[in-house]
Amino acid sequence: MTTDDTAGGLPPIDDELAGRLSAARQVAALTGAGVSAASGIPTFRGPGGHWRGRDPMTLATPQGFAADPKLVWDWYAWRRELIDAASPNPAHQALAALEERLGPERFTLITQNVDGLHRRAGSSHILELHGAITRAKCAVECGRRWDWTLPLDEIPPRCECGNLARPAVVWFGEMLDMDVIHQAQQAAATADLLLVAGTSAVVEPAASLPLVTRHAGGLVIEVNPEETPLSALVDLRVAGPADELLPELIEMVGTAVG
Ligand code: BV8
Ligand code: ZN
Repeated sequence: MTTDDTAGGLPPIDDELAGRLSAARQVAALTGAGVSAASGIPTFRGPGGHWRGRDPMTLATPQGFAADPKLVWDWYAWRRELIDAASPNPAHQALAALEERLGPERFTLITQNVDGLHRRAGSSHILELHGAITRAKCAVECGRRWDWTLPLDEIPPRCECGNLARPAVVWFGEMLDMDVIHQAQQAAATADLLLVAGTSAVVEPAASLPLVTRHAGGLVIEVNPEETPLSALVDLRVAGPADELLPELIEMVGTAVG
């Protein structure tokens, strides 16, 4: 594993890694809340992550919603306001450029984020593991799903069937869409290179995807200013903000994989 021993900028890439990079055909990326930090969206576990002293881990659960649907919708409306006012940052743009360069058959973007900023940056081949904040669905699963916008005319909003509506995102303790997680596991298993950016690598099943790549013999590169449980396992750790370092890394990767 090459360590990052340079301040700012990419760490040195040894010949073995450079050789494996240039042989890479299939590329994937896994992103978390950290790639949206530079767009002004608080992370979950960072300093600005908690909301009015409430822990997102209690709000983003079926129990939290059942206990207080208005509070949970207030939280999502607050996040939605930030997201609507936000713009994609260079990290989102670099990943969109990589898809443009390699094409969707060679590059898959897997995100834990529900903010939609990858799509707004131009990415299209995206696996949104945890859903999208812009979508709502019936809380009793009558089958209706729809896009919602601010301002909500009532909080909590209702489904046309009369029952409560809820954000169409995956909460803690809820299953992910089986098709989406299967595609993500496939992409991780067939990736010659997986870029992991902006995630604390603690939330499952997303956190296991880099291990799938490594187990299948692929390269894993992590971009994060902080160490994570993944840091000791990756082939290259790029210590710093994704909005600054991901464009440089993707430029190097794009050139190497051709
Ligand atoms: C499931 C959608 C299976 C909602 C989210 C005990 C009890 C209950 C459940 C569990 C349990 N133990 C384990 C579980 C499973 C649980 C889990 O993993 N819990 C963890 C916390 C231990 N997982 C689940 O429940 C999943 N479902 O397992 O179902 C099942 C089986 C049987 C029966 C039923 C179910 C569902 C998980 C999905 C939860 N939903 N979001 C919403 O967003 O509103 S997850 C939530 O966390 C967000 O999606 C977020 O993206 C995600 C992960 O966090 P990160 O993205 O990594 O963000 P974080 O703030 O943590 O870290 C930011 C990182 O960025 C940091 O490392 C920081 O250093 C870095 N950073 C900061 N600035 C920058 C930067 N990096 C780069 N550049 C910068 N500028
Ligand atoms: Zn309904």
